[in-house]
Amino acid sequence: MKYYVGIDLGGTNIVAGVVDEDYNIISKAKTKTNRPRPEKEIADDMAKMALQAVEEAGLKIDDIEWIGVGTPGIANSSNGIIEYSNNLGFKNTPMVKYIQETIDKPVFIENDANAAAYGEYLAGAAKGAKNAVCITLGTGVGGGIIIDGKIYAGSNFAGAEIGHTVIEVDGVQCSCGRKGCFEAYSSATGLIRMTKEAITEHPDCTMAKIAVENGKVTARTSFDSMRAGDKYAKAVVDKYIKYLAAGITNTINVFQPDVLCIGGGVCNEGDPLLLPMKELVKKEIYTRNSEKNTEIVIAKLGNDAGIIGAAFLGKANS
Ligand code: BMX
Ligand code: ZN
Repeated sequence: MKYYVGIDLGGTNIVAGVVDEDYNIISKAKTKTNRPRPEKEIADDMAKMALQAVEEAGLKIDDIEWIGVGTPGIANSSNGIIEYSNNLGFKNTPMVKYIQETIDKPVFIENDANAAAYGEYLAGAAKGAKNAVCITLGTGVGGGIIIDGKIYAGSNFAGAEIGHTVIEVDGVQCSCGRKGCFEAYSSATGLIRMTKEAITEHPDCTMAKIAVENGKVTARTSFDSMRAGDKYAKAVVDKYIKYLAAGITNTINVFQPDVLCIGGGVCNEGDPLLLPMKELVKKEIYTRNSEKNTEIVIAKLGNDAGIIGAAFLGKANS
């Protein structure tokens, strides 16, 4: 049996996992990212988590083929440098070199959403697809494209920032500098913003009460309040779904993949999110009269997709 390490570097957590050749995660180690702090410290913690996961798996580092890392931002997989990651404060960070200062193994890097898409393609909801696109609804909206079984990252490793395509000209300010990005509306962060706006407008609504009970507004506040009969919450959810459907329709119209999978915490809402979204996509999609259309599915592997995909980056790069 062959073993690999996949590391998911996020804004909140660093998670390393040992993955076997059948795509099973056999051990995990996790620590806080604790940003902002010097990039070398973050890299050292990533190497530490990799070693800890290997130990927990009852293995030695020599039993590992390679290490793969998924990171938000632009990861240059050819020179091992994270060129840019605004939420981690990275600019031209030599991540592969840093990790190899602790661990003498091949190390590969890739954008987090690309790694997650690769994981879903290898072992999850997009398994068996020829072409697949995965969209993650998290802090941001991530995009990963698989064409003919390979990650498509463009000519400069910056693909595919599907989250930064505009769905509302002159819309809400996005962290990337543009206005009206898909990410500004369809991320969990975007949903929280819309929920807060509605609470300010209707301070007596159920959303306001639930937010007080929980001590904060979360991506679940509007959905929970809608289930409790709050019409203002239903309006927030409807608006969220409208934007999500627009972004997904755009993506399908460009790529026409076999499978489009959506992941991230918001997807836990299940049918109340999925069914009306699919209805809207079906009405608007360019190929609405075609026999074969993209299948929209929920990602299967959850947070593990990034770890599994990262663990197989050595294969993607071979
Ligand atoms: C942002 C962008 C993408 C990333 C996506 C999902 C940065 C730092 N991030 O659009 O590269 O894939 O967020 O990130 O530029 P997540 O934090 O929601 O997982
Ligand atoms: Zn943007």
